[in-house]
Amino acid sequence: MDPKPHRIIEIPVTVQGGCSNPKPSAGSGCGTGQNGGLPAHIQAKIQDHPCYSEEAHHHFARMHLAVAPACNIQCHYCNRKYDCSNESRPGVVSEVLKPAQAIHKALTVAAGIPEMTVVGIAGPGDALANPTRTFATFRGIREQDPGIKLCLSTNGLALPQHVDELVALGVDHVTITINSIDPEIGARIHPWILWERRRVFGREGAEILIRQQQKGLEMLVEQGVLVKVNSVMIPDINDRHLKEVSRMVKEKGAFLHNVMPLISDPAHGTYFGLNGRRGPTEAELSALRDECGGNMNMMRHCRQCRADAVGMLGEDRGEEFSLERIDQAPLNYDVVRERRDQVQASIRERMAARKRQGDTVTSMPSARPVAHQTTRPVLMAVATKGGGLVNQHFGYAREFLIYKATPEGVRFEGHRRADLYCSGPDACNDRTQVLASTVRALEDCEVLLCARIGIEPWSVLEAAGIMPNGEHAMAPIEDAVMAVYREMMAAGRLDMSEREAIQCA
Ligand code: CLF
Ligand code: SF4
Repeated sequence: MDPKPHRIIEIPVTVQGGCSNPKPSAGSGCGTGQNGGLPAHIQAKIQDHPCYSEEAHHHFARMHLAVAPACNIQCHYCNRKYDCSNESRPGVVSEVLKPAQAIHKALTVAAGIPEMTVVGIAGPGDALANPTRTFATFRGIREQDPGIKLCLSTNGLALPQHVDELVALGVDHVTITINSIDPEIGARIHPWILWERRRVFGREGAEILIRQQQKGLEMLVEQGVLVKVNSVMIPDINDRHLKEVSRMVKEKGAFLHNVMPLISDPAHGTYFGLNGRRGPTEAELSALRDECGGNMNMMRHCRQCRADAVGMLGEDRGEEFSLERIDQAPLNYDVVRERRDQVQASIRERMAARKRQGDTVTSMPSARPVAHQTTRPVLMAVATKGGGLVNQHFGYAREFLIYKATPEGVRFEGHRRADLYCSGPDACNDRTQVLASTVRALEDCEVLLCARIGIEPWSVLEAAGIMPNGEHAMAPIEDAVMAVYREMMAAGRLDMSEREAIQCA
């Protein structure tokens, strides 16, 4: 970190609107997991948004429309050949769509994926550096289907002048990427901005960016829009500072904070990547999220999706819906809407039924104490293809969800990407290598829950201290994690010495 004393820009808080109120039952975890104590109007806004509610991400899908190619700032973690890394992970360049193409694509995806509740614009540049394209797209979708939620992600520079239009269009969810509230730190991340038709460099540019972000945040909160703040965690630049960012954005009424790891593969050609700036480790990221989580609702299920992502978080069905592949003929949208409404109503009913049973999937500590305080926590990896169930074969998992079981209950911790073990009988990956990389990704987990698993991976995982378990196939994830935790406890495998208990606390 730069040793100079820095000035933190903090515009005095002028509004404390609806969702700025401290979240309910929370305590320390992610307020998006257990939505129980939220005011009804907030709950209604998040209950089927896969990013704003951890529970919803097991059931509902989102799509992004890549209509915004230009950007008005430079981030050192971005290479313009790739998608905007404020909301996306680097990948191949998205197919940039015209508004009419984007509207047709959204309706086509709604027909093909009735679980899709949200359409977002998140790049590949900045949504509000391309306001004509962005608003034409939103307007077209809104006219065709008021039942689809509209969501926008921006770096915030041009946000204040567009708040009224966003509100008028019924955009209820806006993400602002705020990496710092200190211009000295900001200038190390954003070397320049485009402001009033000129480039403004360094500290001066960062100062303008920070002011615009905070002003936009306040204006949105005042109008009742739910604001999520994304921050890219960059070791030795803003990592320690992000706790301060979290505190400030909470004070100003942001609903949720999403701390994402810097992705800095040199192959992506970014300034940070080429200059050897590393991303944080899983442990560093998790520790920072916990520290920020003392004040703020933290998102832990972000997948850093592409600007043209389609499907459930964690899956990408974008290719199925490329311009080349989608049928350009007009749709009978009444039929689409009817089917979509039926499918989504039945998902909501299933979720409500689970809640009534009192065993809803949650990222909050559950109210089911199971042991005394010297019982140690356990991390478990889960293979799932959605629905909140342990329902995926190990060989088909491209990622594992990570849950922490403690005497206080079960908490969602995040996800780990994995290479596909089974890519079909004719396309065998180097399975030894795949298993080695899965073992590395899950090295701190003691259990792996999946629907099925073959003998070979079973043996390798078990030898590495990660016990596979297929006995809870099709069970709700949290129940399965808790059941295994209880079994481990009954077998005396969780007792800690007094010293370990102190370290753990
Ligand atoms: Fe897209 Fe972002 Fe809306 Fe979600 S993504 S614009 S809020 S609909 Fe979600 Fe993807 Fe993470 Fe973004 S998982 S990168 S937080
Ligand atoms: Fe790249 Fe997004 Fe930053 Fe613009 S705001 S420079 S597109 S990461």
